[in-house]
Amino acid sequence: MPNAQQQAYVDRIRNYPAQLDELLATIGEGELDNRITADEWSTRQIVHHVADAHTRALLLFKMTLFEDKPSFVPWKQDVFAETDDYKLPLDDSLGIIRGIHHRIAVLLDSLDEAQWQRTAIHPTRGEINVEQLAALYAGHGDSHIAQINKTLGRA
Ligand code: NI
Repeated sequence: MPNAQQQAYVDRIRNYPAQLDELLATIGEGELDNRITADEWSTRQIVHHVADAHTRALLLFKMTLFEDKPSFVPWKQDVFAETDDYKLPLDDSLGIIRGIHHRIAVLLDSLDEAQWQRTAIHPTRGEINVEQLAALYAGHGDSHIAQINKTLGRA
């Protein structure tokens, strides 16, 4: 049973797909590939990135819960963002994001306090527990919503 802070992270993760859908509904197809500069991601790339990152997150949560202080392997986000599957329609990733967020929320809802405190080694942050990982991914999703708004010149 999560405490109030933990529950807040779970709720943000649970509500994220609806929030993202709401934002994307305001964006025209013609705007999806706009970039502020050549080295920044388009909205399309950001959405596919969130699907990759949060699919990975589900596995990181499970490794942390069920392995003995695992070390997370870094991933090449910028290389991934240039692969052909990042040119697909958004729906190919929005379905993944919806499913993954539901699964992470159900998983986290089921944890006891000892499980929330289990730890792993993050490549840049060092030792990290499940609660900090939940905070990290709740914040990660939000930061990419802010990035989409910025990409569209809205913030
Ligand atoms: Ni990211």
